[in-house]
Amino acid sequence: MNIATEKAVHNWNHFILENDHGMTVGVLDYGGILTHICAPDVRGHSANVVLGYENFEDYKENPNYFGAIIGRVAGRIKDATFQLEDQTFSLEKNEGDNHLHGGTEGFSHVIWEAEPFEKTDTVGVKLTHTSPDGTGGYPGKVVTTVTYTLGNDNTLTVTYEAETDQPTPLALTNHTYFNLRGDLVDTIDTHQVQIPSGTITELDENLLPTGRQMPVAGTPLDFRNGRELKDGLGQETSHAPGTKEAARQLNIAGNGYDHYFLFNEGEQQHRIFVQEPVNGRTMTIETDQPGMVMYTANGLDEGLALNGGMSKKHLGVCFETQAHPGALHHNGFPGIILKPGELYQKQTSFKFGVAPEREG
Ligand code: FUC
Repeated sequence: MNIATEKAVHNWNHFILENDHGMTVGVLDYGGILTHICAPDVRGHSANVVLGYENFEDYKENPNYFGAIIGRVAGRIKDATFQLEDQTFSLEKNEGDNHLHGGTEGFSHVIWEAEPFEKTDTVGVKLTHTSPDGTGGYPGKVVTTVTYTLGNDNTLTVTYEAETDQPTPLALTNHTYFNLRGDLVDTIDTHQVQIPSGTITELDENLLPTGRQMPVAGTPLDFRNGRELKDGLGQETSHAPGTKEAARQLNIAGNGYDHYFLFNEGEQQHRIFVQEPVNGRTMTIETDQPGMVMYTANGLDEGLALNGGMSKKHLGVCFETQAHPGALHHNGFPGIILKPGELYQKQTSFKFGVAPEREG
């Protein structure tokens, strides 16, 4: 196990975690951003499987939230307002009339206090951030710790802990864009994904939840038995099997997925499986979060200078395991209010592996 620290622009610290098999993970103390993840394919060839900027300077604005920790609340809050215990709170409007991903002072755009650590079989960084009462319009002082741990089993574990001194909404996630093909050779169209979810949160044309949880059965949103992402991307959408309303959902999201998948109830741990068919790379995600936004970079800005090439639509896919801000305005969502005296505790791990090589 090894950990190296280098200074980046703005005096940020960049940590490079490395395990005994040569898998590496880059972490910035700014935004807790995962800058790269290099994992091996079936032939042992290592490549970067996430989207990141070529120039670290570009992380300052980072409008696509590459690799970042998202908080206080991941996702969109309609009209940037919510009610809690008979009080109305107004949040910063940073996307039209709505509030997105915690606003401009969100967890993705602050410098976290970083503590690197190294043990026999793991190496990591513990990040801590104190968000003062009133940040972005949210009540309460919230102290959050996010720990990235890389193990010798090629698993990157992300652990979230938080406490507050006033009741407040909190829904954390990480916004890494994955591309298991590696080094941006191709889009994510042929990635195969399996998600244990029978319902998605229906969206209106502003990507806000209508309040209806829509069954996925018989549509390109049904990933329970695994499917290729391209079933729901671009042109294929109009020919996709399934109901008209599913096609509309994919269309609203900008020809692709940008939906909250509610995991099947009754289980504590949920497993998402991703496989890239050409080189055999796999990623198994395990989480105790109640659901996940899968976002296929439908609105990714084109022509950004990334580490390995230029950005384009569908170049990455985010698996944002989280609770959903729809809980603030609708029934039927897992709650997101954290109260004083409670410990917010969540964990998501990403295990990188290889599938047996295909014949021919
Ligand atoms: C995801 C999406 C949003 C947005 C953002 C950059 O979380 O849900 O629609 O585009 O990323």
